[in-house]
Amino acid sequence: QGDCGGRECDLLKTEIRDLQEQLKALKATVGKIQKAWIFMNGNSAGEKTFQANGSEGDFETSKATCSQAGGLLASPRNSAENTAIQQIVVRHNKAAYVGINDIETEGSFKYLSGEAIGYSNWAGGEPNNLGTEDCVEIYPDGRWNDRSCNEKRLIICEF
Ligand code: 293
Ligand code: CA
Repeated sequence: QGDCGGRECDLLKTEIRDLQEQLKALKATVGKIQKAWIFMNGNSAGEKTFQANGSEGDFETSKATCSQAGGLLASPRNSAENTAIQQIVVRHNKAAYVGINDIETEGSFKYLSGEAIGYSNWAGGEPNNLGTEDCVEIYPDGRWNDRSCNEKRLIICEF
């Protein structure tokens, strides 16, 4: 600071100040829209927002629907996120797939990224791999059950 002088420099300084003001206003606007959006039909935990539009699908459809929307199938990584997703399940009274599965290696549950899960909220006796259950659904009580990937479930995405 202070090394820059002359007319052009003054102009640049003015432009930077103007941009800083615009950025501040833009952030405030985005924040308001985000709040209104969450109030309408979503939920949030930390930096994540979770949304459902009422549509349903099997695991592959749910995954594809969320990525087409520019998001990810909701993947609870802690209890705050799990509770936020649970509340949407309750609102729609319909269980949902989460972005967790053991398709690759039986008993080794991973996020869609391939990373091993670092948080779980299994229901009592789960996962039991009854028949073959490689996907994970979240119940209205927030607990998880491993389940066939071919059921129809509420689609909840995270953004
Ligand atoms: C068995 C025992 C039930 C359990 C169910 C699910 C299926 O029927 O208590 O809810 O398996 O694990 O995914
Ligand atoms: Ca099960």
